[in-house]
Amino acid sequence: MIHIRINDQELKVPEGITVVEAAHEAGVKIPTLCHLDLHDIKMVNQTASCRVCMVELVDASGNRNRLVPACVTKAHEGMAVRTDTIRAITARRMAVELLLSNHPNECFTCPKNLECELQSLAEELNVREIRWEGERMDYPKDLSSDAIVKDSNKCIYCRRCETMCNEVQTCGILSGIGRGFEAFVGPAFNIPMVESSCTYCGQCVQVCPTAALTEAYHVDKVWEAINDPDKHVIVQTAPAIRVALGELFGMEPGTIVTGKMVTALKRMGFDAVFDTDFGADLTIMEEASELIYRIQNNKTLPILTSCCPAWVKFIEHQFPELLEVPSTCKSPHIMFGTIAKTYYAEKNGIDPDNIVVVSIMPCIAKKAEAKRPELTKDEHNNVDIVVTTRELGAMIKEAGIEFVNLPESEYDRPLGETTGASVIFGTTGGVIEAAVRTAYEWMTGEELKNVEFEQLRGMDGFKKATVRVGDKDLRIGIASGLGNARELLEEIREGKDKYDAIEIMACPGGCIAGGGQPYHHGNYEIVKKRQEAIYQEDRNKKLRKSHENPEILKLYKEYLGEPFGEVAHRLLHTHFEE
Ligand code: HC1
Ligand code: SF4
Repeated sequence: MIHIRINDQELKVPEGITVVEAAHEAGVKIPTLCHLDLHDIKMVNQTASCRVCMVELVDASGNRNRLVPACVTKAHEGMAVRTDTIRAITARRMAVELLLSNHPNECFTCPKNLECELQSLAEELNVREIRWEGERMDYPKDLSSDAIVKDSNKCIYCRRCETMCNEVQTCGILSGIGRGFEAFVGPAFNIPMVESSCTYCGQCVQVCPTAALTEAYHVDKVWEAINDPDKHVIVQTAPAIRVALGELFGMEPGTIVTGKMVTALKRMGFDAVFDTDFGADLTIMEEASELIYRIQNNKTLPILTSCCPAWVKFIEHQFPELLEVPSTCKSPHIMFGTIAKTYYAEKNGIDPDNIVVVSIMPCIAKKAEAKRPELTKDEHNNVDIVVTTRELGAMIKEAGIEFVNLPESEYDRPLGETTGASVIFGTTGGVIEAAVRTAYEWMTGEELKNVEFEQLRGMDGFKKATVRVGDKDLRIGIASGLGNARELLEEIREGKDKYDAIEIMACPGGCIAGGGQPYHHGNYEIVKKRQEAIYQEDRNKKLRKSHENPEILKLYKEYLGEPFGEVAHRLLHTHFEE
């Protein structure tokens, strides 16, 4: 431990700590912008490029002699720092003014309005005028992909996105381009995002402090469909939405708002409100069958879950030689879309061409997934429009619905019954736990008494576990975050470790931390609260195993036949390629 002084407080702090961290321990806030320390996922962006965290060092004679950026300055024995001098405050304000001097002046219409960290910093630092006029760029927006929008005019070169993409996700898409006022972050040679190997995981969007990177906005398409009298508009909500949507209305992170969300969707005018959890139960029926089939027939193992579209894109781009490993199951919301346009359409006498399926997802990659050629080549697209949790929040506000005071309602039936197994899809480890609950009973013929597999839970990015199933040990690998996925895939490729089943989710923590979720602004405690709520929602359910869902069983009996059978294969499975 070392002794330092911050303002008038004497402190004992660990060696190696930065001034920002030490000040935090002393309850002194030093504003930061480029700096981002997400220790839960081992991401530290320490570029010291914005200079917003300037503080003054005080020498042995008590003279304030030097301004330094607190985010990269290490504390040392006997150090004295002042964070509250006029010189430090003026330097911080000037740094923000300089950033604003060439920033587009369009806060009112910006997708990040009231969520922008630069905007809040200007307010916090009392910036009342911008004394300089910087050179303004006029880069065209990159609207090339279905998922992500890049507006380089709003890039403040903090490079958080670059650290996230390259160090956490190991995708290597983003890097600095240009110099001075012209500088921004983008794919090499500034090619359109759609031509890069971007997975659309959206983690760069989650950490971008401004609106340089945002999701493609599809709210207008949804309103258009709802207002078309010829269309029957079905909405489905992903597992992770219900534990995060409330945050957009000032509710505590981890508040479960399933019932209020269903009421809001009904009031907005959707013709039917369903749960992607139903698709997740269906996925388990298929995935557990596929796992057992592969084990019993000595086919390729491990099997990899294929629900996460960013992860699917990652394996296609980065490990094409392993493409026979992922399960061929479509993802839950795509399965639901297929069932809506076949079984549901037939049962209700609706022309599938007039059905519009809208998915509310915590994810921006789902937008691109819904447009994949192999998922749109059917007569009817599986899913027509995907909007994120944030876009749903915007729609509820637009519709003037007072979300917090809404009564609760139930999903529509049939296709609305779901189990606890499906809701845990929303967190890392959940898909595999749900699959094990079913595979256990199918493989042993015995009832599984304790459905909670603690060894498959938690926020660790890479977990290995063994689950005893009858006389077999199922070896399981779980990775969340694409850097961890890479490590796991390399182990498989090199034959270093043997697994039977593997779950990969592109976002650290799983869908609860997806790129389309309410911004957590670097606070992973929020993500942990969402995770606790997901497990609570599982405990709240009467049925906790997918194969016990009566509406799923009825669907197989009336329409699909056997799980993993011929009809199920045609409707619920796909292939991967690039
Ligand atoms: Fe997910 Fe999934 S869990 S991928 O994170 O398999 O997006 O929530 O909807 O489809 O069910 C996302 C979440 C989601 C699918 C399911
Ligand atoms: Fe990288 Fe993911 Fe952002 Fe694409 S979406 S640039 S892969 S962080």
